[in-house]
Amino acid sequence: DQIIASKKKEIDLKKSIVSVAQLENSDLFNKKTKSLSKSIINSPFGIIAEHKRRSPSKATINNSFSVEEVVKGYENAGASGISVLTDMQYFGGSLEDLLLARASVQIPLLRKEFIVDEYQLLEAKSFGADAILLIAAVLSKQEIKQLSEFAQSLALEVLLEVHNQEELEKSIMPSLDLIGVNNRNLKTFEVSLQNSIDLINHIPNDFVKISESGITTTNDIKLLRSNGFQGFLIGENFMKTDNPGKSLEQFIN
Ligand code: IGP
Repeated sequence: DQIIASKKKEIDLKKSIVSVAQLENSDLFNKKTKSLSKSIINSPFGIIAEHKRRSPSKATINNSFSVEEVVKGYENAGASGISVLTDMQYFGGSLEDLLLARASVQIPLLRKEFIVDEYQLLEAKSFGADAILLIAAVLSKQEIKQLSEFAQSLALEVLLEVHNQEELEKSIMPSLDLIGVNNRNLKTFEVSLQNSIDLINHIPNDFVKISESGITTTNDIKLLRSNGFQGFLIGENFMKTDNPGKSLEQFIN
């Protein structure tokens, strides 16, 4: 709740600096987006690699790279897409990171953010995102519907994140593209891949199924894939190394 309140304040300030019309007139806003779901389905690995400097659960992960070298490394290694954290307060990210990523790679980009307002979707598109994240834990069914339909109207794909069955059931609607199960409990930071496995049978086949967080070995991927997951969102495991791109490459091979 606190995150949401501070996001809303942040958005109000931003609206007074950059207008909706300015966002809509930007070059990237008027460019065609790419499909993250297709990229995942057409890849033998289905990995969404994340640019993540730090997190609430683990202070600093890595601060020593440029965005460009991380995302180029991921793309060259064969990532299906890249998740770019744009939240400053908890993750040390920014929209500039997204913009730099867009200037560096061709593969689909996901804006990883606490999204609570349509303005953030206009920003996402203007700064080069192809897909956006909605977190069921912090949004009502009505908000998920409104935000996902607006994203769809902008040709941004929607990854809806859930952590339990209740969140999943309130959220299933046709305006989503991908459904992600977060293995990390956002309150306790506890991680369990079993969370993904427990929920997969409740996710309809119309959505690309993603397992998020706490994935560290190729055996994790094998287990999740054999249970029906098609995509895997991985951050810390690569970012904590001295060469994120290379560690993804080794992970895949
Ligand atoms: C990546 P990990 O454990 O591989 O670094 O996790 C990603 O799933 C995680 O960063 C994440 C996240 C989020 C971050 C999942 N859902 C919501 C911010 C907000």
